[in-house]
Order: sequence, then C-alpha cells, then structure tokens
Amino acid sequence: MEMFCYQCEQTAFGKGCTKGGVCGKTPEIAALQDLLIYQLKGISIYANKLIEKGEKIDKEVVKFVEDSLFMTLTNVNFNSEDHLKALKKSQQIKEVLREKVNADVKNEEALYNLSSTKEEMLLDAKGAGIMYDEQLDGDIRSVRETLKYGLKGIAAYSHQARFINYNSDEVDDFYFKALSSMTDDSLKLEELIGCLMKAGKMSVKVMEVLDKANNEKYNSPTPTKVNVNIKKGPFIVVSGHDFRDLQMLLDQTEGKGINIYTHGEMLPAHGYPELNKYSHLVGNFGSAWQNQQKEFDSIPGCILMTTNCLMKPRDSYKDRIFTTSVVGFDEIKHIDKDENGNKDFSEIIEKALELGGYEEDDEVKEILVGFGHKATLSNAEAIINAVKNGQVKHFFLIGGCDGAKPGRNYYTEFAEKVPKDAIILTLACGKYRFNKLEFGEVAGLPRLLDVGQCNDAYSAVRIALALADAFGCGINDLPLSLIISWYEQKAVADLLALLSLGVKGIYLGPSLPAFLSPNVLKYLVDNFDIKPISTPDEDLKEILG
Ligand code: SF4
Ligand code: SF3
Repeated sequence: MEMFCYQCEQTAFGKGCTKGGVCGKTPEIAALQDLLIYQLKGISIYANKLIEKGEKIDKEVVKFVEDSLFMTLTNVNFNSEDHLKALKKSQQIKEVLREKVNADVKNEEALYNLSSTKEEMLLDAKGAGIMYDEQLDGDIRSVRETLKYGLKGIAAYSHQARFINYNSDEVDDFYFKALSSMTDDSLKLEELIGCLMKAGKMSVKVMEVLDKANNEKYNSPTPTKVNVNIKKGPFIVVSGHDFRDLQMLLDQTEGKGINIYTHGEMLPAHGYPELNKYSHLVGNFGSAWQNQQKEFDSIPGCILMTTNCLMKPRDSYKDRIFTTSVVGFDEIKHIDKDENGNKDFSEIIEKALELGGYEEDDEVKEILVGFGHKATLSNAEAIINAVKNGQVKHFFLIGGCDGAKPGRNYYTEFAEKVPKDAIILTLACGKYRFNKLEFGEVAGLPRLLDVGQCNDAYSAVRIALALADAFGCGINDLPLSLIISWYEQKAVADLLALLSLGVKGIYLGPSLPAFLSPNVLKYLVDNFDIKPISTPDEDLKEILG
C-alpha cells in the first residue's frame, strides 16, 4: 500500500514518504491519519456554521479536534487502535453537529460517513490523502497544507496548556475556521495566505497562554544548573513537553528512592521552582530525540514519553518505555488519565525499582537553563548597557527542532563560530547540538542563554520586543539574527508566529519544507526575506559584514 506524507523535514528524498515513513509511520497509519484529518474537516464545516450563528462549540468537541490534530503530528502516535477509536468518535461528533446545523451542506468531507470496518476505512482513505485531487492548484495545496501543519503545532501547544486548565477560546474557534477553509474551493490564494497569517497570530496567542500557564503553575523559570550525567540508583526518564506529567510522577516517586531525569524537551523543567523543588529530580538524561534508540538501549530504568518525539522502541527497552497522553505505539504500555486528568504511575514506578538502575554515579557535569523572559529581562539593564558600550555586538537566536540529518552539524558549527562579543539565545530541542559546550561569559552574562522549550519562542519574542523598546527601534532593526532549524509541525507554528509578528530575514534550515510550492516560497522570500541556510562562515559573514 502506498502513502503520501511530506509534513516533516526528514521526508523521503526531500519530497514525500510514499512507501513508508522515514519516521516509522506505516502506510496503514498514514491512511488512518488522512481519514481522521478528513473527518476533522467535515466536523469543522458543521462547527463553523454554528460559530457563524453565534453558537458555542462544546469544549469536548474542541478537545477531540485538538487531540486528533496532535495525534497526527510527527513522532506522536503509531498505534492503529488509537486511530480507529478516534475515527469512530469523529463520526459520532459529526452526526451530532450535522443534526444541529440542519442545513444543506454540500462538501464531501461533511457528507462522508465513516465505514464500519478498518479495511473499508483504508479504502476510503484513498480519497482523503494530500495528493488525492490531482487537479488542485499546486499553490493552493501548498498553502492549505502549510495551514494544516501550523494548526497541528498550535494543537500541540494548546493541548499542553489545556492539560493544566488554560485555553484560549479564540484559538479553539480557529481550529474550525481553519479546517473548514481548507475545504473551501472558492477561497483565492491571497485569502488562504491571509488565513496562514491568522494562524501565525493564533500561534502567538496559544504560546502566550501556555507561557502564562507554565509561569503561574510552576513559577517563573530562574537560572538553574542541571547535571547532565547519571546518578546511582533506580530511575525514570521523562521526555516530551508536559510538566504536569512530570510533576505527578515526581509526587508519586517521592521518598521511593527513584531518581527522575528529564529528557529532550523536558530539560527546561529544571528552571521552574515548583518542579525543581523535588530533590529527586536529579538531572537531564541523554541528548536529542533522534538519539533515543541508542541511548535507551538496554537502559536499567524506565522511560515515560509524554508528547513527541517517540521513535520505534527497540526490543531491548520495549518493556520499560511507557506512553501517556496522545502518544502511542503498538504493544507499548500506555498510562491514561482519569476524568480529572490525574494519572496512576505505579506500574512504571514498580518497573523502575525492579530494574534497579545505575550502580554508580558519573562525574557531575552541569549546564545552565532557566532563561525565560522574566529571568533574562531581569538582566535587561546589564544587557542594554553592554550593547551601548560595545561589549555585546550581536544576538543570535539559534533554535528549533533537531533531527538526524548530518547537515544539522551546521547549527553546532554556527554556535561555535559566533564571535565572543555576541550572546546566543536558544530554545527547543535543537539546542542539544551545542548546549554542553563551554561558551563562557560576556559582560558578566552567560553567552548561552537557554530560553526553554519550542513554545518558549514566545519568551524569545518578549525578550526581543523589550530590547527593541529599550533601543527605540523595531524588532528587525535590532542586532539580532534568527538561525532556525525545523523538523516537525510545531516548528511550522513557530515560524508562522514569527512571520505574523513581522520578523524578517530568518535563516531556515537544514532544508526548506517540501510542502512549500515555488510560488509560495517566493511569496515568503519576497515578503519576509526568509533565507535558506548556506554555511556557517558564509551566513556569519553576511550577518556581521
Ligand atoms: Fe515521512 Fe515525516 Fe510524514 Fe513521517 S511525518 S511519514 S517522516 S514526512
Ligand atoms: Fe523537538 Fe520533537 Fe521539535 Fe518542542 S521534541 S521541538 S523536534
């Protein structure tokens, strides 16, 4: 069975995965995801009609759409049962909304009724895929797909905020508007691009809500040293982005002699006082997500995957890796929440104790995290003075998603070559390319400031806006360059957010998205001066002159 997916940076031959996903997604899962997205569009056509009439959409429907979008994001869910369950639910929701709308709706996404068997669904999915409509204008397809991927990223962030009881009603409504606009053949390219910019605004909004949620719930991050080497004793490694999962696990492991390590995008948790207060949160384990199969191999402890990025677990740790939330993989144990969102982690705790953990401590090696907007801007005066007296000449934001391609060494090399009188801000998992290197200090400030997770792009924007304000200039006039790496769809949401704020001249790599048609790419280059990365030397020369 064939498939087509080009939503992430590692897509086959830079064009599209057709035989199977480079990520491990099978054609069957790809087909079920296509059909699920098709159903979400159908649901949204009805929901949008209700919104236009001034009606509110039940938050359970919003949550379903959000979870389903998130489920189809790269490296999140590879479990067919989970997809079938979601598909069945989608039909129930669609039927309820259809009855409520009670009007003549002609879109096939709305009219379609889910088949009853998996085999039939897989056949139906052929009419739901990205390339199904061969006659569709390539630029329209490109913008629709970019919008879809931005929306998946927004859903991931909103899901994270909603789990700690924060949300934006505007973002919630936007799911339906955006998904139904993808089915509207009357929309011209300019109107769809307008929708894309609106998605950027919604991305800023959702990151703002998540920032507020994390800052209020766990207190604002402060600079904190984190040990990146292992300690003696039983342990659980927590990966992903959801702090609430981490905190629940910290509570349930308290006094049990289990060490908890963060992994991947969970690293910034150490900066939050309400998480760092647990003495058994001992450090950060391993490196970026794409090294997990090697780093988790025969590990004498457990792993909890809260969000992306999950890779196919090897047999050597299949029995000790657990998923939760929307993450899933066939035959991997899943920990569900109860109606209040609480989770019982006793199984993973018992397994970690049984495995026994490491026998000895490694030598301590520390890195510094916790430079969210509050912590960084508490040094605003020192930073501004250092710029004014010439000690700091430039700022680089080197961040984004990591991945397996060798071309991503660019980001390590770039960080190493940044002149000593420049400050590097970083965020998301791309930082593992250089966050264990020594960057020293400039004007009494660390040269490498870890702003946090990918959603903390909002923090970076706050920092940039505050500096622009202090210097009485616009964000594009600052001595600031953005060197962004992308991999999955949260990076698309982040990029749209930056564009909607008018940020220009972003260096983007390691390659450009396959879903951007030449004309759409030209639009982005003409309007936002997006530049594909070349070599660190050439790009640094261009930036610094
Ligand atoms: Fe291929 Fe990426 Fe899609 Fe996986 S998510 S199938 S690697 S394009
Ligand atoms: Fe990383 Fe997957 Fe994108 Fe949150 S964890 S940034 S790649």
